[in-house]
Amino acid sequence: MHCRVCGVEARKVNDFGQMPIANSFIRLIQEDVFRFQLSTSFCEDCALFQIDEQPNAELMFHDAYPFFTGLSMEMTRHFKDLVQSHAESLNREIDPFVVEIGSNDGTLLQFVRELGIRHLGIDPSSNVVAIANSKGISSEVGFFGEKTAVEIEKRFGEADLILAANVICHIPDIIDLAAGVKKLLGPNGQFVFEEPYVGDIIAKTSYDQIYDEHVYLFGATSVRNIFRRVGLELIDAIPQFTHGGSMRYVIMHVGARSQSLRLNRILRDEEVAGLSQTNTYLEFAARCELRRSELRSLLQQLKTAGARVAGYAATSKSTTILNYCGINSDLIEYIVDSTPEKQMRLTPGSHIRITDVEELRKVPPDYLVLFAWNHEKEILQKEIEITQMGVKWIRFVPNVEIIS
Ligand code: DWN
Ligand code: ZN
Repeated sequence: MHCRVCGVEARKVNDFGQMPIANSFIRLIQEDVFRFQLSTSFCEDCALFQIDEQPNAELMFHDAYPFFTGLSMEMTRHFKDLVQSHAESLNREIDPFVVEIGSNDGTLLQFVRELGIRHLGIDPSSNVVAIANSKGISSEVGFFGEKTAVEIEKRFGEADLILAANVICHIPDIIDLAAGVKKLLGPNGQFVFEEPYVGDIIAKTSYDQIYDEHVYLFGATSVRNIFRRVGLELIDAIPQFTHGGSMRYVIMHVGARSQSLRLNRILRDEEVAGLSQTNTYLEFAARCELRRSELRSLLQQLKTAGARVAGYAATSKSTTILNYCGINSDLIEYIVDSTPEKQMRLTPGSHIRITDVEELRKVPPDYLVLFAWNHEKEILQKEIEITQMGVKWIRFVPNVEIIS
């Protein structure tokens, strides 16, 4: 494939095979699911790791999008901190304006609203936008790009702060997005966004971060290279613990501020870790294959031994794990998830029943695969009773193992 940003031929890395849309949970086994070839490539010119083919946005983000940010207490706390760090210091005398791209159910913007700051959320899924509006958070349905940015600027004026969390990596036309940010951002404004970090994905072999929605797996080097193309500069990068390791990027107009020492260090670390070299990604692909056979053989051994295995959390990420590793209801009886919209449905492609967490207490399994490994601390704290009942947890990132 050709790199979406610089157009040069990128080197093929992973081939995960035919994959359904990660969040297309189905009602009946007979239901048809859309499939596409999930594979990745790496562009050495701009250091960008990306998926080759992405399904149409309307197939992924729609009025039944089943992910709600507010379901995680940890993430809610994290977004409160983000607003404290980046919005609280805005000068109230100038009546600042904050825009969030991909605002989901308003979990982040609610903290901006509590500060009494003018705000607007944009999200393509009307169901989550309705939830945000019902909480008094100004939100509109739409895809963010240059056209939308110009319209927002006409209606509300320039933005002093543009925020985005776990969404910029979902947008294939990243140059159009960057051009939109450039148009909407005031001269001293900041664009602050955070995403799963490619450095962690490579280091932990967390290949489940690769699925239809995540068209890019960013690092500081690639983000700097992308935004420079439109006259924006990466001035800081701040590591985060969320989603198994993320990076928060701070971007301003060129010349507005110089690069932080922390960013210089991160860029150097990325060079040392080989994040600009194709070989690093080819080695990652080999480790993905290894992890796949390790997980499959562990589940097969447990089945042979007569153990009952269930899963915890029907994440988007688990669609890659289940389909790539060929795991279905033969190996995992059911998956529990707190999202009502996912319960009574089947996982796409692998047809594992999703049910309420209560099922664990009624008929406890012997083992639980922790699909939301990124929320391990929150979930293990919450489910201490299950662990005390003797249920053993299995993690597959960074290694396939039974949690002791
Ligand atoms: O980037 C994205 C991230 C932010 O969220 C999106 N592309 C879609 C989604 O990805 P995900 O589904 O992999 O995210 P999570 O946060 O790992 O998924 C959590 C899932 O686990 C939800 O279905 C809710 C469930 N859950 C649960 O059942 N009990 C989560 C927690 C914390 C719990 O205690
Ligand atoms: Zn490129």
